[in-house]
Amino acid sequence: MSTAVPTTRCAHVAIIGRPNVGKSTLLNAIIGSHLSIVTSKPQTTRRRVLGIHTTDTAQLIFVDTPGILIPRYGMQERMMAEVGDTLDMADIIVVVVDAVKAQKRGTIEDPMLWPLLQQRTAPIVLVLNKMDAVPMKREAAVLIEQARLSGLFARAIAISAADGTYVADLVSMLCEMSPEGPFLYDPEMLSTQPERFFVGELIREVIFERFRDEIPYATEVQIVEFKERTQGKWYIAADIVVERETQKAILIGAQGTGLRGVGSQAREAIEEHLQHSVYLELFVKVRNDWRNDRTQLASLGF
Ligand SMILES: Nc1nc2c(ncn2[C@@H]2O[C@H](COP(=O)(O)OP(=O)(O)OP(=O)(O)O)[C@@H](O)[C@H]2O)c(=O)[nH]1
Ligand SMILES: [Mg+2]
Repeated sequence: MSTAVPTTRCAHVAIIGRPNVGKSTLLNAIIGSHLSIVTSKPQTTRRRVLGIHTTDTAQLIFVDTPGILIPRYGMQERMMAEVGDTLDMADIIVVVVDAVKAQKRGTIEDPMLWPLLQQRTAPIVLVLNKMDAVPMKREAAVLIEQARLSGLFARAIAISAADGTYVADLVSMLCEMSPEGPFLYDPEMLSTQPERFFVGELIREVIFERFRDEIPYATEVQIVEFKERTQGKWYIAADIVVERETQKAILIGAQGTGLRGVGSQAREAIEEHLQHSVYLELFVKVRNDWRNDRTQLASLGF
């Protein structure tokens, strides 16, 4: 007597799109965890963020990526290389488009994105996001029809990553599209990236929220110590790297109030993430023009 082995499916799913369209919000909605940082400012994500979604029969390995743009400095070139590498290993490509902006423009077509997609052999799914904010929802059907007529997309769906509408339908669609294959990761795993990475990102998220103009873009965070202790608080030390002395002064603020604000907000977010109390120490360091300096970029892991 033979017992039938159920077929499993497994796919690497690249999440790509222009900056600020809701790629990271979508990843978090699918995984059900704040894995990828989200802010109202464009260019929040700088590195790939991996999130694993496993059902009884399918494993989807999502990779959130930086928003696609024309690179103006070294760091942005590295960001676009991350997008390219992610596309190269994708079994399915999810292209996220801001429905509000597309409706204003009257088209989902994008002169920067489409040439990138035309070269690809992996099936592409168009995701029209932010539907909750679209004033004329019925007219968004025109955009979906455009996607169908373009011949570029295997499927198209309108969702809201922010409130979760049709996110489960998108996930089922992706499971169906996935090739047969064994799971690559333990079904319990949500990500493969180390805690240090998430901690650094949470600090960066706070800086993005609390500062304006070029400060968020001129800032990188490097975790220099991460000590898990058997007793008491864990110790985390991080360098906040900026490009100039003037930026350092702004970040620290009068009598250190700026940096203290970042520290206490980031500590709360980190404790929530690690489910452990931490002692967080932050140091602001100037590394001249690091965004454009190959050696500095390499030492920051770009
Ligand atoms: N109304 C609405 N806002 C959304 C939705 N999804 C994301 N947002 C908002 O859009 C902004 C950008 O979201 P992110 O998830 O950071 O976008 P992203 O595409 O990852 O951006 P980058 O990492 O900068 O490329 C945030 O303010 C989100 O709250 C949605 O479905 N509806
Ligand atoms: Mg993002």
